[in-house]
Amino acid sequence: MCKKKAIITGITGQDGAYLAEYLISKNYIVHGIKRRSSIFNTERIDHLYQDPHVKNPNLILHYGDLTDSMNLTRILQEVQPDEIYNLAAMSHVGVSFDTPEYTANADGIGTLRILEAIRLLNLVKKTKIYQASTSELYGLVREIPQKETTPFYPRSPYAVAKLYAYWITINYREAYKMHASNGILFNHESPIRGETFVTRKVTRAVSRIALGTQEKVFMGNLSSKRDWGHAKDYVKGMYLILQQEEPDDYVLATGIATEIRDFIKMAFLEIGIKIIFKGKNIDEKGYMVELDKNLFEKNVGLKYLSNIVKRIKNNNLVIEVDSSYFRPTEVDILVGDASKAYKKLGWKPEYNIKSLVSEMVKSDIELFKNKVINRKKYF
Ligand code: NAP
Ligand code: G4F
Repeated sequence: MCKKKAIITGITGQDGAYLAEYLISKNYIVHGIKRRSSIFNTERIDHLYQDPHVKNPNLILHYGDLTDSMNLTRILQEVQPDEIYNLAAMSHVGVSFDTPEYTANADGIGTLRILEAIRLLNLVKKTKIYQASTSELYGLVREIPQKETTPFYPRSPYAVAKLYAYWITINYREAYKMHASNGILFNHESPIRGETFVTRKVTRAVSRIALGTQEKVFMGNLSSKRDWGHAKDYVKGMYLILQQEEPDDYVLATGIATEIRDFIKMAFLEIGIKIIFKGKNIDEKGYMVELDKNLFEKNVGLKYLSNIVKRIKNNNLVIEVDSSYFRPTEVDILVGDASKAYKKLGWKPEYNIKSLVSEMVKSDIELFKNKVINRKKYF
């Protein structure tokens, strides 16, 4: 039997990497679209990489960009995919306030370019498409928890661009009978989460503080709440959405909201350190107040224990607030109701927030123990 072919845009990102691995395990040939960059940017998929000279490879990479319709059309024509997962995006909400026009182009019109290429190439009957929609669409939330029928109220250039992508996907489904579906995914994280998203920023900082290579970390709004799951669970949901007879839109979420402050406390607790917060708004600060030496030794190592004991005694300040991380309009709470996905797809997350935090902290500790920081001078 012929293997199925899938195109993944954004294959070098967190979700692209997990999804590529998952689809290859399901015997797909995966075609990934990656941007040209001045330095290698395939670290997350290097374990899947195959030399282009290998016979019958199951991973093939193409240079491409969501802002270039001719390039996307050519790749679709060459590959003739059974499935497309459109994961590429300028995905940072904070950065979208600095680059609103680019974000609209890549995240909004980028989706239109792919849908239009499917139509122009007469692939409507053959190719199914998954659009990476987002819980950011709910923004200033109209109800708690949010589900497929909850009205949208986007609060950033990113969310507004994704709103266009959401509706153009539905429009192409209705107008041309395309198998086009939206996954409205709540936040999902992992050890390979981008370093500037809040969870990874925290787990990296916790690890480096534990190893004695960082003093403290500056954070933005500590009071917002997010529904955090593991990316591994969420890419399985993406796959299930495209295996349905009929296209449709689904929320994927855990149903549990956690405050940023509590995520920080949980990450430090993973290495036996209790954090308390004092002060308000911009003056709020986080301090290390207690240490479980056994847990620290188990999860970090005996070698680093005396240093952390000294730190807690002499200077226990580890969290400060920097208003430059505040967003002009914030999304205060996101928490999803994924009952439709549970009923129709049989999708249920395996990870919870505790196992997610634990895996991320442990992975960053290993990463920084082994990392040789190579900051050489050029002049
Ligand atoms: P990510 O780690 O930031 O990855 C984004 C990917 O898109 C990267 O491969 C990036 O390439 C690529 N990309 C960016 N701009 C591009 C362009 N103009 N042309 C081609 N590729 C481009 O994001 P993620 O967390 O994996 O998320 C995947 C998708 O799901 C995104 O669309 C995101 O908006 C959406 N989403 C994510 C979450 C979440 O919590 N993770 C929740 C809901 C929705 P480089 O590697 O070259 O930068
Ligand atoms: O980790 P974040 O940057 O994720 P955000 O804004 O929720 O967006 C992520 O999830 C969306 C799904 O809901 C995706 F569509 C999107 O692509 C992305 O993956 O910020 C989470 C919260 C925000 O309220 C932010 O203000 O954490 C707050 N925060 C506090 N201090 C911070 C920081 N966020 C970042 N990035 N950095 C901080 O220092």
